[in-house]
Formats: sequence, structure tokens, C-alpha cells
Amino acid sequence: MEEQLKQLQEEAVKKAAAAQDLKELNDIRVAYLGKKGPVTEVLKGMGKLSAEERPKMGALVNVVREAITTAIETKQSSLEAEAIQKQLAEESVDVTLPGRPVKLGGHHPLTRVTEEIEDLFIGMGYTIAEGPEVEQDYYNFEALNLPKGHPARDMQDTFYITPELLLRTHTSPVQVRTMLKHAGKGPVKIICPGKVYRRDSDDATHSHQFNQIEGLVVGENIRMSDLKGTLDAFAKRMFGEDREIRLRPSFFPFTEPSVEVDVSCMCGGKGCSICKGTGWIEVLGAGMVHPNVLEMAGFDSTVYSGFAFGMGQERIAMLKYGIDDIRHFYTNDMRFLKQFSVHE
Ligand code: 2NM
Repeated sequence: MEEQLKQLQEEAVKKAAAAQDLKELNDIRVAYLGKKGPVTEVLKGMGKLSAEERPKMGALVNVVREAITTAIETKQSSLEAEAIQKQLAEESVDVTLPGRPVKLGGHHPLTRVTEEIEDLFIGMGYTIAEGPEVEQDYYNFEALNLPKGHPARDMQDTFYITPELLLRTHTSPVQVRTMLKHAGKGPVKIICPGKVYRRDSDDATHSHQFNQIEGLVVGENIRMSDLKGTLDAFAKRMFGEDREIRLRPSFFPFTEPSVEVDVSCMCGGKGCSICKGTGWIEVLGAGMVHPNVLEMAGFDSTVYSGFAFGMGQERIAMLKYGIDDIRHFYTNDMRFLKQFSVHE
């Protein structure tokens, strides 16, 4: 019987060590240590043994059972560890794998031009001022030296809501409002970007709604040369350091004198379709703020003077990017917009 037990132990330990998986190992446990297993059978037969032999045999059975149990538990630990290692290997993340590219959009060309101009003037110490698009006749016209009946405020050009309320035709009313807030004390140094409205028929170069940026500086001893230097810096930084500006006399009711400002063409005047062979491109209007406008805005025109200018982002963007039709800005054709995205 002793011999039989030793053999059982040896056999079970060998099988446990050779088990391929946890199920096989459990089968071995049931086969050797289970209720119907050989070890239990030996225990059952102990009743037939003599009083001296019984404790000896009992101790031996325990030793055998312990040995088999230990062998199974050892194997179980190693199988479980193997399973975890296998799982870890299968589920590992390859951090060197390149990520999937995220599609990036881009800013609308008008946003780009607006922000570029804003950055440029903020860098020169200006602040940004905004105001309502639905405006009072007083701020849009009257306070800008455009009394009722003036030809420049022709009914044909303005969207009126009531006789006293309209869609602003320029952002100048924002400048009037800002000057009034300063209550006669300078300096004022602002740019006013925003949407404006004109009763025009839409075509390749006209839109009933478009964007404008106007600038205004009011202070003591502000001169035409300050305006010229400011616009020269603007043209160079917007279009390139090799560009120059040219001022031609013009007329606006709210400035005196008034000028039309041209920037030199990149063709150098050799004759291209953009400058039509003249070498110059008109980009904005400007002038010294009319004393009437300063006075109506609460400034003493014998102490204060100022310059102002205005431009359209659409026109600037068309020149900068070579866009031939203003309607491209508003029709949201992806083939047009994609040209301004960060990636293709
Ligand atoms: C322009 C051209 C010339 C202008 C004048 C003013 C104000 F409010 F100070 F009187 N704001 N903007 C101005 C002057 C605008 O746009 C072509």
C-alpha cells in the first residue's frame, strides 16, 4: 500500500507538471484528490489496518496529498502567470505607430485679412472698437458732416429701416461714438472692423454687404505726415517691404483734405492686368478729420486734430490672394475655401 501511494504521488506530480492549461490541471486535481480518486480510496481502506499501522499510513497519505496539492498549486501559479504574460503581449500598444492625421480647417480669407490688419495696428498702439450694425441716421450721416439732403447719403445707397434708423453704410459711426465717449479729451487711437451695407447690385466687384476697417487717431499736433507714415507702414507690412504708397487728392465730406491711397504694384509698373499698366493699385481712402466732425464729437478743433482712413477687407484680400470675384467670399464653395486651409 505504501508503494502504491508513492507511485500515485510520482504519477500525479509528473502529470501536474506537464499540464497544458488550467482545465487539464483541474482534471488532474479531481482525478487524484477528488472524492472518487485513489487517495480517498486509500483512506477508505484504512479501517482494515492494524492499530499500529493506521497512524503511520494516515501520516503518509497526508504527505502524499500535500505533495500533489503543492505540485498542482505551483503549476497553477505558473499557468496563470503565463496567461497574463500572453494577454499583455497580445494587448500591448505600439506607441511608435504614427497617429491618424486630424483634418484641419482654415480661417476664411476675410477673417485672415481682418486679423492681420488688426494685429498690425494693435502693434502700433491702436485698440479695437465695435458698434451696432443697425445705426441711427445721426451717427451714420449727420455727425459725419453729411446733413440731410447731401448727395452722398442718397436713398439709393442706404438700407433704411425707418427714417431715423438704417444699416450702417460704413464703420465711421463707431468712431463718432468712441470720440463722444472721450468727452473732448484725447488721444483717441482706434480701428473699427465690421460689416457694412450698401444698396448696390451684386456683381464681381460689388456686394450689398461687405467688410470694412476704419482707423482714427485724434490728438494734439496730429498731421498729414502722421497719416502718410502710418499708411506706408501698413502697405509695407501687408503687401511687402518693397511696396510704396502714393496719395492723390480726393473728397470725403468727413475729411479735409481727403486723399485716395494707392500702393505700388508688384509688377513694378511694367503693365499687368491688376494695375492696368499704371503701376499703382487703389487700396484705401483717408484724410484729416473735418473740424465740423471733431466739434460735433465734442473736441475743440483749435486744440485737436486727427486723421482717419477706411478700407475694405474684400478688396485687400482680392489683391493679396489674386481673387477675381467678390462673390467667392460669400458662396462657401469648398474648392475656394480649401485653398485657405492649413493642410489640403
Ligand atoms: C474713409 C476715408 C476717409 C473716416 C473718417 C472718420 C471719422 F469718423 F473720423 F470722421 N472715420 N472714417 C474716413 C475718412 C473713412 O473711408 C474710405
